[in-house]
Formats: sequence, C-alpha cells, structure tokens
Amino acid sequence: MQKILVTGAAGQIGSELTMVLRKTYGGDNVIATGHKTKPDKTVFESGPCHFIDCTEINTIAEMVKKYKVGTIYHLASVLSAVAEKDPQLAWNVNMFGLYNVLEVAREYKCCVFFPSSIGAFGPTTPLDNTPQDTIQRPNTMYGVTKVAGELLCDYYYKRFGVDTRGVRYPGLISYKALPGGGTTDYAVEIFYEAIKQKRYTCYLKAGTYLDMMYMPDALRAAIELMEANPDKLKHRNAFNATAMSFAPEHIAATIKRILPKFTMDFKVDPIRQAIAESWPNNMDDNAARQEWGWKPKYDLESMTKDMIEKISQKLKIKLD
Ligand code: AKB
Repeated sequence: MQKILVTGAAGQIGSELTMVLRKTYGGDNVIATGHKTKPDKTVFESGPCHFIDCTEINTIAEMVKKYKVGTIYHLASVLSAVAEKDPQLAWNVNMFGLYNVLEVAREYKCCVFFPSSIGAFGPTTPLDNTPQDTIQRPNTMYGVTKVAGELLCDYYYKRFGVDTRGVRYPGLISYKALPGGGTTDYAVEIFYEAIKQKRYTCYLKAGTYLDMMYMPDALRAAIELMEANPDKLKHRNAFNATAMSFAPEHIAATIKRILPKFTMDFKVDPIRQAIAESWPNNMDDNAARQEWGWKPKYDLESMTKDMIEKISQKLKIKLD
C-alpha cells in the first residue's frame, strides 16, 4: 500500500491519529514527523519517525520520495491563543507549512487531509446553528490562516486535481496528549485539576458556549472523510463537524455529578475570552452527516465519564 505521512505527529491530534492509523494500516506504513518536540514513546517505537520542518519544502519532499507517500495528514499548526501572541510565527507555520504540503502533494500526487477549525469563523458569522457555507471574517491570525487554508485546499483540488479533504474541528478533548495553546484548552485542563485538586479556575466566562468533540470521534472523522466515496463529496474541504456544545458551567456540573467535591471559579483571560466570543456557539454539521455519514459517538455525559476514568487511571489517583 501507499504510505501515509503525518505532520505534527507529536501534537494533540497527531500523537493519537498516528497510533490509530498504524493500527489500521500497519506500523511501517505510517511515517510520523514532527518539528522540535520528540513524539511520545509509543509513537517513536511503533514505526518510522523523523524530524522535519514544514516551512522547508525539501524536508517534506524528501519524506514523500523516500517512503512513496500517497496521503498526507497535515496536522502541524500553531493554535489560536499562541497565534495571537505570535502572529508572525502562526502565519509562517500555518500558511507556508500548508502551501509546501500542497505543492509536494501536487508534484507527487498525494491526497491531503487539512484540519480547519471553528476558528475559521468570526464575529459576523451567525453564531447559532452556524451554516456550512456562511460569512467567514475571523479577527484572529489563527482564523485568518484557517480560512486561507480552506481556500487554498479548494484551489489545489479545482486547479490541480489534488485530492484535498478536511473538517472544521471544534475544541478537542483528550486524556492522552495535552493541547498546546488553544482557546478551548480549558475543557481538557478542567479534568486534570478536578481529579488532582478538586477545583478549577476557568479563564472563560460562564455562558461562553463552544462546540467540542471527544478525540476518538475526531480521529474517526479524519479517517472516515479520507476514505469516503469522492463522488458523494460536494464540499471536500472544511466540513463543519461537531459532537456537543456547552459552556464552562455545564462541563463543571457534569464533572460534579461524578466528583461531588469539585468546585469551579472564574478568572477571565481577556484574549481567550475575546477569541471564544468570536467563534460559533454551535455549528450545523448536516453537510458532513449527509455527504460522508458523520455521526459522533460521544456526548458531554459519556465523554466526561470516560475522561475521569482514564485520567484518574493515568495519574494513579483514587477518586473519592
Ligand atoms: C484552539 O482552541 O485553538 C483549537 C481550535 C478550536 O481550533 N482547539
């Protein structure tokens, strides 16, 4: 089979997606690549791993040639909060990285998965039941790179026939790798603090609704979209995909039902609050459901139960 290349394989999605892909397609068929950060032991020991820099096109091309790569999951990206602190870095990594991946894909005829985000929307987007095709005027550098990325992927498909596909991910929740500098990170941090300290100080205000998804669903979404029948895809890129929508007080209440001593207070971070307020409260993901059968398995209740069980096992903390 043609090999699969994963960029950003040490990151939140990459470290887990690499392992699921290796289980599905075989360890040697999935090449994990990352920049600077060494992937965790399981990724490092279960198949080929390389350090590459997506802003250097030759480093991507070398991998694709060496391993005869047929599909690239391009996950290397700077997340929203870090991007607002260092917009130049975000532009460089998110835009040049994607452009280089698409150029290599064009030359070597690879398929490309590109994760966009709820960050591709902005304050003038309808924030409730956000349509698949709607106003996109984000006011963050992260959002600018995501909208430009969506358009670039569409362009490479239409102009050069590169098989590009992608979803707009909401906040992703996982017990394995920690997120690195996003606005939705609170929905992961809250579990660690609830289990370790029985309390959490949230940097978003009560009432700040955002779409979220549990990682097993997010990984399945990527693979199912890449395996979908292309004749059925009207959109190809940037599918709205969500699993649940909640505000901080709702996840806190759900945790409290399992850990009754848990309490939460608030210390609002104005940068992340402003970003969150510019993003949808809940997206309409009917296009994904109709065109490639998207259906999440986890809701707030089942995700919370699983997160608490898995994190307490991981931290070896007995719950009381
Ligand atoms: C972030 O918060 O930056 C990401 C995202 C929603 O794209 N988790």
